[in-house]
Amino acid sequence: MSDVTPIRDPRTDHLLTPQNAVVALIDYQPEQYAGVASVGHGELLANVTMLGRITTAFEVPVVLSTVYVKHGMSGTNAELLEALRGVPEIDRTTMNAWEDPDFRGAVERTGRKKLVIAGTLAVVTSVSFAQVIAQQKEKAAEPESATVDFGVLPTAPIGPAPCLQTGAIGGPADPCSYKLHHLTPEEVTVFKDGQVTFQIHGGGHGFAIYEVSKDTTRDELGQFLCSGPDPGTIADPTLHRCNLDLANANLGHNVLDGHGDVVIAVAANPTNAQTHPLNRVWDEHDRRMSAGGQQFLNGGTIPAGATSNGQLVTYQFLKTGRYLVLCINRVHFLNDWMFGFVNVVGGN
Ligand SMILES: [Cu+2]
Repeated sequence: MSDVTPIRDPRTDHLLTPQNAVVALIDYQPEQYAGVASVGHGELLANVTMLGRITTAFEVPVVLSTVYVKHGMSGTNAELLEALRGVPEIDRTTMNAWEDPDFRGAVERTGRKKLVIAGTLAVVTSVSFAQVIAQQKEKAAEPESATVDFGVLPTAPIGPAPCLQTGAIGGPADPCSYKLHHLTPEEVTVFKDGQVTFQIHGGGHGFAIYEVSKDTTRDELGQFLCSGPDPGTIADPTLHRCNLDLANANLGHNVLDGHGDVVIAVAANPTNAQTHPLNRVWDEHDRRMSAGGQQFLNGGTIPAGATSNGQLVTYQFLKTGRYLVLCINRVHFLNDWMFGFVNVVGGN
């Protein structure tokens, strides 16, 4: 007795099958393959003719395309055309077949999700058709780059007393300073390879980026810093439980993402040391970058806006995912939740 392995559904299988794939053959015209030097023309034609015979034998739909036949170029190679047994040619005047509505429509009408492309530039590849469409839509919708204001430069009292009315407004003794410790916007989305520029505003900031799981939320992550409501939503400074709380800021904190993985392990600073790296949120493990460790970043003298002059920190995101961007000032991050997210979308 032997167990029989059940056959997977060939229409929905993740591998290529005759029931889920469509083959596109592009520009197998004598003038086109005359320019191919990476392989002998006899070999090239033998290979593609064999591919044509296989698609016919397995009844795989074929989309056959040519370019400029209507302007005098030769059609598809005769042996290949014979192997395909009557598949019509779709002639184009554009070099990019995918941009041709007839070609694209013919592929879409097959309803197949896996597209195998063979062309005379020796390109044989397979992509998920749905993925291509999704990525094109995403690329159209998401910008290549984004800008974020990192912190706020105070130019007046942050609010009525107990907010400081004179002196070091917004400084470490101002009970309303937590209202400056946020990113605007708090979350941005860019396409892969896009850059995000963070402009520093106000004093005492440092900077770091870590990757987190896609389901990581602000509210859940904040619980590992100062549990309770988001300080950004607290209007009355006396209700901010961790406000100016050095004990909380100097504690060790393990910051977990939505998967429960430790993203940042912040060492305790039991003596309130003012020396690097204990005086910062500092964990090199899996960190993408950091700035402002030894000396804080310079927030400039002009508030956010067109003429602002705060230091710029620009990072190019080469990989899709969700990224945590935080201020490494212990008070800002651990007491006041000074962090945001960058989402990076598109194919890797
Ligand atoms: Cu900060």
